[in-house]
Amino acid sequence: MAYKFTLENKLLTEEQRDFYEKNGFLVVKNLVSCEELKRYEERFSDICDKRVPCGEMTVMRDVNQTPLKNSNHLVYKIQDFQADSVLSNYFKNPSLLKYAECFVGKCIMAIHTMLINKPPDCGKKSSRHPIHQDLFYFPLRPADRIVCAWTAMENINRHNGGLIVKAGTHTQELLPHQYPQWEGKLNKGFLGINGFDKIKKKEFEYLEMETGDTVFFHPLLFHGSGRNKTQHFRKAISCHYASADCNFIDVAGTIQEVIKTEIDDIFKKRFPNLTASFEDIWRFKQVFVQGDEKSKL
Ligand SMILES: O=C(O)CCC(=O)C(=O)O
Repeated sequence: MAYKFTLENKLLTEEQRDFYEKNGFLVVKNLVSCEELKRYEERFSDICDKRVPCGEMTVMRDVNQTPLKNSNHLVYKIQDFQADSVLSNYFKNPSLLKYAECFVGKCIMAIHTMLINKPPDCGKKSSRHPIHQDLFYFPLRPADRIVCAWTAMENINRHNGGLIVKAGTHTQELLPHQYPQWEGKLNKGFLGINGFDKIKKKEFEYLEMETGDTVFFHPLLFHGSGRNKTQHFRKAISCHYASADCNFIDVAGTIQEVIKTEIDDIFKKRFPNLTASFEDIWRFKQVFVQGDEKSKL
């Protein structure tokens, strides 16, 4: 078999490598310990309850929940924790890096980090995340040298809004995205592939994962997550890794311009005294975790 989506390595079994090549994702059991995940959960609460300043991290609330004082339960996700002294240990975890190397190579950057706290759905279905391709958000190429690591911080399944994926779609091109035509308010930045507002469930599969299990997936893979039908918050932590050899592309005039405009606007509102290009914004998020700038070709 000619390999395209994985690199020569001594870690993946032939079966695992073939599985990723064919399906565009790979679940690795029990990769991050419960103790480590507990530290991230506590840090999340500390940030939400303002015991720790959020600094440059982005704290996002579910659009349909009414903010209450001192309630971390209303935070849907914390993004951009690359500089946080506790959460950054997630993407530096050697077990994750060993796997990331099989997809992106030896010189690795963390380019996008998130802790997602999916709330119980308040009846408006806004806890759903529409089907999308992560590459839509990234001005970096080549896509095959980018991978997402997404770790379950508790047991995750179809009831609490686990990840849904369409196997094999990582071989498709990047498709246009827009806000889904769903009723009610939609969470900011949650764009979906055009035409996938309603999905044929048979074509997708739920990833049933236990605490510490990690799925690695390709940035073109069609994926999203369902409604959280339980009364508990569903937590997962993730990092996108990219090869240090990835290059920035100009997304002006492409289907990614929509998201560039949205991200540029958010940046201007948050940092009115600063000017930054879309590329600067992404450069700011990236951290070398294995190798350094000098190892860039
Ligand atoms: O954790 C989730 O619910 C989905 C996360 C996801 O697909 C994303 O943020 O790109």
